[in-house]
Formats: sequence, structure tokens, C-alpha cells
Amino acid sequence: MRVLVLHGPNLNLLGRREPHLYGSDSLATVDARIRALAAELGVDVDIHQSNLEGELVTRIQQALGSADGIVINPAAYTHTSIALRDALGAVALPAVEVHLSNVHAREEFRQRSLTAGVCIGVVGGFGAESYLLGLRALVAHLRRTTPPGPAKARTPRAPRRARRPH
Ligand code: CA2
Repeated sequence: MRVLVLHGPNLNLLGRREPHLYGSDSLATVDARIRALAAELGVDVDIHQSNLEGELVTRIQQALGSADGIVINPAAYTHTSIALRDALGAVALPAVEVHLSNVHAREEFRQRSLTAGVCIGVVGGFGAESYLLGLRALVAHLRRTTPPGPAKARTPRAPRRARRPH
């Protein structure tokens, strides 16, 4: 099982500015915690941050065929981006929206999410823990809803022996 984790604009500043809002952990520390939980849960994670809306759209599109689900903090694009909403809706992979802060306790413009409606759920207000809760919830959802397929071989198959001539 593979999960794409996306961080939106300005989250690369985490830990360096506004710790009262977003905590004092750096993005690298948050990513390390996500990777540790993923290892514990036995899932692969692919983590990216971008300040560019189009790049986030492309990452979401590329998830089709390479990931089973998405954990996304769209940051400010949560409140503005029809493009991200359309991309999430188009790939139709289970996605969980996460926020470090409780957007409902903040300015009015943060209380509308354009992306939440195409996600299976939203977690916010728990700092970096929101990502971990979101990842747990997504993995539980995928395990509940993904039919068991044939077990995938972990080791490459031995090469086929050449057929003997008759
Ligand atoms: O609470 C969240 O996770 C947000 O998605 C963070 C966004 C904000 O626009 C959303 O309304 C809620 C802002 C991300 C900016 O991150 C910074 C981190 C450190 C310093 C400055 C900005």
C-alpha cells in the first residue's frame, strides 16, 4: 500500500516562523514522524511539498496508478483552489485533508474549504499530529475497503529455464 503525502504553500517555513500557530517542529521533523508511522503501519509513503498550485495538481494526477490514497494539507489553497479540488475529484483516490491549526477557530476566510468536499475526511487542530491521525484514518479506510488481491511476490522470480528442444 502506497500513500502520497502533500504539503502546500509556505509549509516549508514550518518551525521557522509563527510557532504559536503552527508549532516549532520543522517540516523535516514532521516528515520523519510521518515516515516512522508509515513504517509502523507497513505502508510506503511518498512525501512532497510545493509552493506551486500547478505542481500540486500534477502530483495529484500522478498519484493515479502510483498511490492508493492521499494525505494533503493544501494550506492556503484549501480556501481558494478549484484546481486542487478538481484534481482530487478527478483521480477519485481516497484523500484526507489535514491542517496543523484549527481553521474553524481562525479568520472567517479559513472556514471554507474547497477541497474538503472531495476528501473522505478532515483532521485539524492537532499540529503535526494531524498528519499522523490523517494517515492512520486513511490506512484504516483503505484496509477496510480494498479487496484482498493476490499476495505480491517480495523477491523477483527466478528466470524461466529455457525449454529443451524435442
Ligand atoms: O493549519 C494549517 O495547516 C493551514 O493549512 C496552514 C496554512 C493556512 O493558510 C491554512 O489556513 C491552515 C498556512 C501554511 C503556512 O505555513 C507556515 C508555516 C510557518 C510559518 C509561516 C507559514
